[in-house]
Amino acid sequence: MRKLPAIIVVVILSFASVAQALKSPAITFGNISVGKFYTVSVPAEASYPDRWPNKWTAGAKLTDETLAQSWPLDYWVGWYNQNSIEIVVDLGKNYTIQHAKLHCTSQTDLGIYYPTTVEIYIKDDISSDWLSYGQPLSPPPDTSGYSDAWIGVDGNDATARYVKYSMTTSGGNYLFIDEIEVLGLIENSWKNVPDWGCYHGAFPVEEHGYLVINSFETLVQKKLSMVLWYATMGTCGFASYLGPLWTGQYGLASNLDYEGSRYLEIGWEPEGYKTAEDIASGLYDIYFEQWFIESIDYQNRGGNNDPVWIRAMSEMNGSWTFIPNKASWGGHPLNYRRAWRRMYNIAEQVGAEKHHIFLWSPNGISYPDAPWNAPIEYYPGDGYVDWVGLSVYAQGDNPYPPAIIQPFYDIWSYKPMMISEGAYSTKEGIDPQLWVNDWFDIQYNFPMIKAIVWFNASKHELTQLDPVVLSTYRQRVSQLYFLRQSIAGILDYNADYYINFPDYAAFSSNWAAQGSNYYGDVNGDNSVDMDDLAIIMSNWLD
Ligand SMILES: [Ca+2]
Ligand SMILES: [Ca+2]
Ligand SMILES: [Ca+2]
Repeated sequence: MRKLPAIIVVVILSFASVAQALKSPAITFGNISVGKFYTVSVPAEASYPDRWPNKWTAGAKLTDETLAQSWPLDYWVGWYNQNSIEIVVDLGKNYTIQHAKLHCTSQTDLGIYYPTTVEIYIKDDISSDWLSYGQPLSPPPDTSGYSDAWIGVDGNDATARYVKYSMTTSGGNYLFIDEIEVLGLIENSWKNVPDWGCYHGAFPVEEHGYLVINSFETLVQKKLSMVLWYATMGTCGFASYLGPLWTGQYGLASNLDYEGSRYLEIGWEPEGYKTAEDIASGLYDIYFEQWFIESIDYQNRGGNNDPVWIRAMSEMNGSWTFIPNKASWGGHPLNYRRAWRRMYNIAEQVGAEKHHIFLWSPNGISYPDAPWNAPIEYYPGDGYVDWVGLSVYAQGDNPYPPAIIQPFYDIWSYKPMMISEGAYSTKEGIDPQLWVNDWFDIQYNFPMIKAIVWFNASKHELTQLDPVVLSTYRQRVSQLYFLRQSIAGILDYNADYYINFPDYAAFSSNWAAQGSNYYGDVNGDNSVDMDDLAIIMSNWLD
């Protein structure tokens, strides 16, 4: 190993006091318990049951973000003649909670009463003892006609994964509950976000529809650091269907034939005619459990343990994903949110959620373009999404990338973002040079977009575009900012959101290393050298 020139060390030392923070995870406030699984100490009365139970949850009604109206009674869960009832919601991981409440009803003409007392308890681990949260709550007076009320507590900030609602009733009567809520702080995740640069991705297929990574890399004269592939939700197993992407001839992982390292973005779309409500109600529960367990058994992929960008149920705001089209998971925002949470919560219960990147990804333009179908209507919540993506094609009134991206960026740039798929196509009658340059100008206009994925199929192939456009693509993608190694782009080795001396030490330990997959090779050009040091320095001074 060569030593760094002493002058560089001196220069860095002189900048030590101005180390800057990188963009770091945003803290947002919200309903943490929405969609979460829960258990009850006493089954509901058969006449007023919960719905959609599975091995982790007694049902779904109490966290489905839907309140009952007075009638019909379908949205309520009812208990009869119980002296005490406990509901325990599992938030899946620890959060800082600030409020907890439940919604119930009284109508003594029908024998329905508010609980006599409600107490709330919390714990941060299944084996811990319950701790009282806030003061015991006083329900409002009962009413002969219909009334409803939130009974809740504003507590001090507390760390909790489990929240228990412990109620007593007067006995001989009904207790009806339709929703529980735990509100608090959500630390938005920050998984595999390059500190510098943007992953260079593609859906690289050849004319017969097979995955051929190196033909695309040869075409554009640049390695990929991300590959988009598809799997059918409900039928494609992780081990059997996706495992070979790492172990076979396809070249996702490092190997002799296809030098480099590439992340997988999986378009995971439900099989035909399966709706969001089907998924929310548990159709895929067993499939999800198996799929996620296999996803973290790294033997299934030759030892590779990279996260997978799980782009499930995408383009849900595009009419081609609505009933009665063959794809049917879109078009119903409430059920879509429920379906996404069901999937995520199962991943969480089997310990797979933390290893993957949940990529929520609408179409860039909504069809129809109506308020009810706006992307945000389908958003499952900050606790359920790691990266926000979108599809960017030459669509809409202003069919160029900046106009399509901007509305998403205005809402979600506090999270890592990406173009999950996109491409120009020749049939649009617009300026292809401008379009492709806009695509690569995201590095200047939208710095929180950390991956761009060219959809090189279905008439969007670069080989079918004007040769001048291919030339432009090659020239622009050759910029080192578009990363050719999944492991590149790392400046903040110790993940403290500052570019500082521990990072420099990690970098210098690999100084002058040659070859792929070295930490310190920020720009991914297979050597750790002055170019990388320059990137570190420029960020140090930001
Ligand atoms: Ca409800
Ligand atoms: Ca650092
Ligand atoms: Ca380098």
